[in-house]
Amino acid sequence: MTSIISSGLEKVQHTMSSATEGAKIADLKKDTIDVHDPNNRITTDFGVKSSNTDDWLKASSGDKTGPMLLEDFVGREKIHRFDHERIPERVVHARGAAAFGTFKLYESAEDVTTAGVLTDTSRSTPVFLRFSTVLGSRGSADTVRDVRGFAVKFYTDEGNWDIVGNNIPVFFIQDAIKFPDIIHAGKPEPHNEVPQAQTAHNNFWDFQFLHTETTHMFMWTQSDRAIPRSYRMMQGFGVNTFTLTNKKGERHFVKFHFTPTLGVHSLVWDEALKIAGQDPDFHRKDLWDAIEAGAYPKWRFGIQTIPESKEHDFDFDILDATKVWPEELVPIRYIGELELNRNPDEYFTQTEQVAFCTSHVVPGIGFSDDPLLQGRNFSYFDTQITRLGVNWEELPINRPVCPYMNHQRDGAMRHRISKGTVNYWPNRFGVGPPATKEEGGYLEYPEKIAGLKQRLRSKKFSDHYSQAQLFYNSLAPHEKAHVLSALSFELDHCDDPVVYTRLTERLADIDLELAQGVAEAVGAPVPQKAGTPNHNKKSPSLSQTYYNPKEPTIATRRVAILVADGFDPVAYYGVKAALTAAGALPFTIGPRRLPVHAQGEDKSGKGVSPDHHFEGMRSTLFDSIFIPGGAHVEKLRKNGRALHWVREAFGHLKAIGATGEAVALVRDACQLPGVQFSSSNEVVDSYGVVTAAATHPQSFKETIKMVKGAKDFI
Ligand code: HDD
Repeated sequence: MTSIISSGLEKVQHTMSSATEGAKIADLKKDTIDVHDPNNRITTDFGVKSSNTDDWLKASSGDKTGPMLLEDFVGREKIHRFDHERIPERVVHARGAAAFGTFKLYESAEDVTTAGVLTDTSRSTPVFLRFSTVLGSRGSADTVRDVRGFAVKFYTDEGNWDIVGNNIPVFFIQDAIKFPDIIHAGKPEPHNEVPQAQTAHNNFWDFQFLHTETTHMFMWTQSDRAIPRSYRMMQGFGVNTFTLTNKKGERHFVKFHFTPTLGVHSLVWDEALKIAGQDPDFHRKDLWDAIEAGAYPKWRFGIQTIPESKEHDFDFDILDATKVWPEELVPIRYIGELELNRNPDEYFTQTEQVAFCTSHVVPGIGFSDDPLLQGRNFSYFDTQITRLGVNWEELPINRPVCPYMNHQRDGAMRHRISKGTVNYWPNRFGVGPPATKEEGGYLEYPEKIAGLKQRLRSKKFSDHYSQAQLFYNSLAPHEKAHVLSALSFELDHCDDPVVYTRLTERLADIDLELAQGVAEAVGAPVPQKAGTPNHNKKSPSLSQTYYNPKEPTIATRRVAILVADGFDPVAYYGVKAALTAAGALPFTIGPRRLPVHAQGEDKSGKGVSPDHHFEGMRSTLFDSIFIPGGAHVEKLRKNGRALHWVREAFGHLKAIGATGEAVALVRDACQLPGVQFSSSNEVVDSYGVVTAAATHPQSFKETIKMVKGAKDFI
């Protein structure tokens, strides 16, 4: 993959720490070949060296070619393998990116579970984490408005444990039987396969109206959560309610949480739309580059637990996947940390062939009666058979690192050889028996079940608006404004009046002002009164501003430094060095990639070779821009594309830094009466535009501080 941070940057050498060479990487090495080995020669799949793979064997006379011969096993094999290269893409979450990493526990949860991975603090458990979008095909864009998948495979000493989660803590539906309907409604419409990777169409919103249970989740998808800045800056949630069982046999209900140490940050919608075209691989490159640069993304791992005896103490059903467990009621206990520290070696055999299953649990961890989870436990296992074949668990990325055996031996593409004369249990030799409890055998919790066989949902499942209101009430004003714009965008793309009218009516069950704003925008009758009264309760942790790190960091943020011939070298080199020292990624952007010269520098001087030119990149792909002062400013003023960089960055709420002559450039480009600009030595920060008329070290520091994410203060 071409690295977007490579050119012009002193790229940090990719050195693998010994921690990353864990049990799983060692296991995969058994199946890895190095294509770059100079001793390699092309062979057929059956190992015979090929002397020519460029010309099909032909019947020829002299230098005149005749018909091609079927006899050519090299040619036939090459085309045959090509013809069968593709496998079915995932029916959902088709587009993804993944990385290896390590999970470390810093506090044992032995009071609630016996699982080694959650009790043994001396362990370092290898993980593989795949991020994804849900609705788009494999070739769709990264920055679409969508839920993001957050699927983690823990290769534990007791077998694989998968948390197949999302970056949003709730789900659209309560019962797995509805999954095909919601996905069909969200995917491209069946008659013309339009639109790709979008929920902005009639069918999706028709479904949302007809299923009140989706209200909470669709409010999340219309918030900034659905357009993350980076996979590294979003939360992960197990969503479903699982269970933990401790040594005493006591059971707790549990929800799993991953909280990113970089905070939770998003794009703005216009930016996301543009990036989808300008760099459809934006998120996967961001993840790849951060790991290559040694800036390993980290998440704190936490659990919310509820003892079995308190299952019914809440006014919502704790087994309902459309509900959060508000942190005020059930605090998160952070007990571990997950770090991603190694990129995959190959996309297909690792990121594409990895297969997650909610039913992959290890002793000490179990299921609840959450009806969404129960259905998922069937679906994941089943889908892998279509995608990968019946022996999918044997694939290198999927197999466990602990010993595994059973008497299921055959099936298509089985390659493991099990030696021995019996393939059943019990057998006359007594070999291959099930494990006892002492040997670590998985024991189901003896849950008492009594009841009638019926198709129903429990009573509390019918409250569909309380938490949708709770979520919306908890958002910061700018987050609410973004929800209004998002809904207005989505419903603008629905041309059936029934769809957008009914949906705006539904919004009145959440917030009247929101419903009115959206109705006005999309041309629906404006609701005059709230459908369901708002309870006005809030839960602060539902706003993503809650996760802003206490110490804002600029680490891994992309900063564009705009230059033309005649830039102020003191400001340029000073800011660049300060940014690098703070872990940011500075990029020089100029009118050309050939050298650009500093003020006072002779044209024959070495100059600075920009990483990109103004036409080659866009402001959307950076978190912030800085413009040093100097005579170059006059040239930038005459460059429409450079001015667009400044205006667009401001429009996308990005931090902008300028010194000296560049202050006036920013002022004129943005034409903003409300923004103050420095006219002296003093550093002025107004709306994220940080200016200092004179070049002075404080301005570098301030610029860096501001790049923490301008969205925090708009
Ligand atoms: Fe699912 C894939 C997350 C409900 C059926 N799902 C899939 C992936 C993620 C999720 C992250 C991609 C895994 C990967 O990277 O390979 N799904 C969720 C969450 C859900 C959820 C958080 C609600 C709590 N899913 C859900 C239901 C069903 C499915 C209710 C079916 C009854 N999901 C699937 C699937 C997929 C899948 C069809 C497609 C590819 C795969 O499983 O491996 O089986």
